[in-house]
Amino acid sequence: MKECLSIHVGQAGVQIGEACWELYCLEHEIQPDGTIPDRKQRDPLEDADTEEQANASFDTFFCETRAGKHVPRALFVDLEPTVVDGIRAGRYRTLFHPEQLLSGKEDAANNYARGRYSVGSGVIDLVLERTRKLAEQCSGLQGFLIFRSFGGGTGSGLTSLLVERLSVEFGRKTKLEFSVHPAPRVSTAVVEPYNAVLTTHSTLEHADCTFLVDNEAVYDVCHRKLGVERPSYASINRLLAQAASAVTASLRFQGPLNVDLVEFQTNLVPFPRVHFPVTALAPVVSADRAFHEPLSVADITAACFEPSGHLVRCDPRRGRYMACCLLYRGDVAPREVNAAIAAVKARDSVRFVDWCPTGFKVGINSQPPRATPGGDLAPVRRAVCTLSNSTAVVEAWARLDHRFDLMYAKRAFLHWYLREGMEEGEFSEAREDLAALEQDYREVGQSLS
Ligand SMILES: Nc1nc2c(ncn2[C@@H]2O[C@H](COP(=O)(O)OP(=O)(O)OP(=O)(O)O)[C@@H](O)[C@H]2O)c(=O)[nH]1
Ligand SMILES: [Mg+2]
Repeated sequence: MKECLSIHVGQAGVQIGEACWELYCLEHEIQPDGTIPDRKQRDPLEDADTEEQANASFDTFFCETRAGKHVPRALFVDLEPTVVDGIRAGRYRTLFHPEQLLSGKEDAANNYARGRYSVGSGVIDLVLERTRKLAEQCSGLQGFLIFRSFGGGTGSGLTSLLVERLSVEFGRKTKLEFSVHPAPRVSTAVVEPYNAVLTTHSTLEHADCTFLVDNEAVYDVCHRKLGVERPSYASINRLLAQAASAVTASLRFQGPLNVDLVEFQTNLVPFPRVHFPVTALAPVVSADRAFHEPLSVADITAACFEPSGHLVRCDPRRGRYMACCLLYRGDVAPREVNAAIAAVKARDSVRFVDWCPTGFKVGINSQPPRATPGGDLAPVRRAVCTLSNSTAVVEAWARLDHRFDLMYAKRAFLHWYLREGMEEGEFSEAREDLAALEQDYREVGQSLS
């Protein structure tokens, strides 16, 4: 057994975390109070043996107490109280131990410097102490899953401090991130590009793989595919939870065609810095349309290679793939998958780098996905999530860097950071590192000849 600890930092991290744990509970039939109703009593006709077997590995994500309660292996941290208070007062309030819900008195005010230095440094020891406690409950800790925004002061600053300390304390245990990349139309602060560049620079060497999503792309998916008029964070987060669930399903369920996340990661990351796969999900359909949409394996696979399904705004048709992982769930036969991949490969728009020609890696999890009751998504029998390491993601970095440059050329808003003890040198160093990251992506895409 290899356990994973999830750490949810700042408003975005905590709220996305709430949606994720709600979904995980649903998938493993765990009630909001952490109990699991007796299966056999519930439905004597159900094939309890195989289902229980498949479900057995949810210990990686939940810790069972002597009283039979299942507690998420998760920590929620925010520098201010209101968002975490939402969980404390919410439907899942008894699922978590109070020590797993950490909040301070004042936030980082959208400022990386406050999240990392002035305010963050005051709470980091407590965060680590709670993390250690959770780690002690594991028999073989595999690693960490960190959820946060790049744009918030806490999400950017406190997280960068945290991952550094985790590297010191837990050595090379895997660190995976789900990060919300700032999107101009949905961002809440002008300085988000500063925070994002600073935090990317300081976490780059500590994170093994970062799943990027941007709210604008996810907003569009909710709006266009689910027909939600003005998607709220709740709608967006439910969709992101589906992505997180798909990525982590292989760690929580067992099965003959299951592929471990570590194996996916080995395929996805050819060079340590080039570790920002683009995620796509299919089908994304609302309940009222589900009956009219074709949802075969071929259809859902093809949908993931259309730019409109991606959770980061970039166009993989313009880039080259280094690797692509397809994580299927539900009623999916390997034969159908092979045919679907052959069809995708035949497209001109799916081009691989020439030093790594056919990097498709497939996992199949026989458990179908679940839809949150009251959510926008229809329940479906099968789904796929693709993780593509494509050079096209450089578009997202280039946009971010450009927005950084516009402000930095005028040294606009810089005093807020300098006042907290940062130096201009940290800004230029971070920006240079991002230029190097863009260059890394351009180089890996170049032909050998
Ligand atoms: N997807 C998603 N994005 C969010 C959510 N809440 C905030 N964001 C995005 O996150 C960025 C702002 O960061 P927050 O996470 O709110 O900030 P924080 O980490 O709490 O940091 P401070 O409040 O500055 O201390 C913006 O780009 C928001 O659009 C959420 O629930 N879901
Ligand atoms: Mg906040």
